[in-house]
Amino acid sequence: MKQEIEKVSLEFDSEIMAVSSQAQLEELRVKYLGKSGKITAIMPMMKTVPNEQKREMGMLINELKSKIETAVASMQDEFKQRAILDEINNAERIDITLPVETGVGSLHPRTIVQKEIEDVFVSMGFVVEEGYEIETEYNNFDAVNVPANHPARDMQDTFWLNNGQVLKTHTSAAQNRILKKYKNNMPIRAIFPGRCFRNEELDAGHENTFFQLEGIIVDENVSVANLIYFMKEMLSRIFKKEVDVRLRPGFFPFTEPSFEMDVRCPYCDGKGCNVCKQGGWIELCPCGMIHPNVLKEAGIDSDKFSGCAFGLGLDRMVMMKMGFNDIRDLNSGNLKIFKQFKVER
Ligand code: FA5
Repeated sequence: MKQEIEKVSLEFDSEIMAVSSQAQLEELRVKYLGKSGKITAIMPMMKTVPNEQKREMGMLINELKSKIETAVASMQDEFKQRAILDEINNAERIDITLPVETGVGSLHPRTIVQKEIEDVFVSMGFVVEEGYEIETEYNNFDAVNVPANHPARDMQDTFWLNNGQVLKTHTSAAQNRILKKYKNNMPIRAIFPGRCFRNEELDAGHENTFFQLEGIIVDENVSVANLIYFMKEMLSRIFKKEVDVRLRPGFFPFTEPSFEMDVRCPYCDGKGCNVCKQGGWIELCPCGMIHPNVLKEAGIDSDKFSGCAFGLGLDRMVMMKMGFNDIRDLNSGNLKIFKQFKVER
């Protein structure tokens, strides 16, 4: 009987190797474990086995049975997993011979204009710095001469975090850090573009998330003339023609005096058109002479050094240059909208 058990075991080993489908596996299972299968067929031989060997034979038969059950079950699992993978592969198959439907990508309009402006300023000796999006209350307000409880804090409706920090409301939040970084390396010429956040009523000209590009110049004898020169130069190079700017009085706690800089409409040369809303001038950039308190706060001698600063609304510049009418389109990520504008590759 022992020989018969070994024979059945070897037969099973070779037959299971040849199984290649779930149906064949089921056939094999029935052939060995079924009611009239090979295991059942061995059982009557027990009668012929001497009593002292019955126990050993019983164990051998049970071992064979469980070996067959385990092998069948594990192959069943394999077939199931293969079926799932086949299903996924079929569903996700990519036909690489199909024609490509998407076009070549391009940079975001804001990135294109930002890079152009950066290039102009870098060519004039400015460094490009980065600010943080999450800022301390100190950097966003106190360090730029906006103390707690001062009415000027109301100028910018702020998103406060639970830990007392803020989403920066303006790029000026980086001023103190940059002034400190370069104060022993005068003169300072730096620009710092960045994303800003304000709790604003949204409309075609206002977003809660928008971009500014700020610039500072600090040296001995810096004056408003420097500010006008650099802005005119930058704008003329961006619009590829000589542009005119004018200053109107403004108010910012971090500059004294403060101005609003307008640019003569580069599209109609001031005659009046849709871009300048027939006014001939476009309000573009708040600016001014850096307040002595801001210099002092960074440890700079405000009797010896003076500085000017500007905070360009980058999105507004992009809108003007590329012809967007609604700032919300810039944040929409809507390629159909972007394709309507003069977005260069
Ligand atoms: C400031 O943020 C000052 N920190 C700018 C500054 C820097 C002045 C250095 C002097 C010296 P203001 O809040 O005006 O200023 O914002 C500057 C520009 O950011 C605006 O002219 C506008 O173009 C843009 N801006 C402000 N709020 C929004 C908004 N909600 N959506 C889109 N653009 C905005």
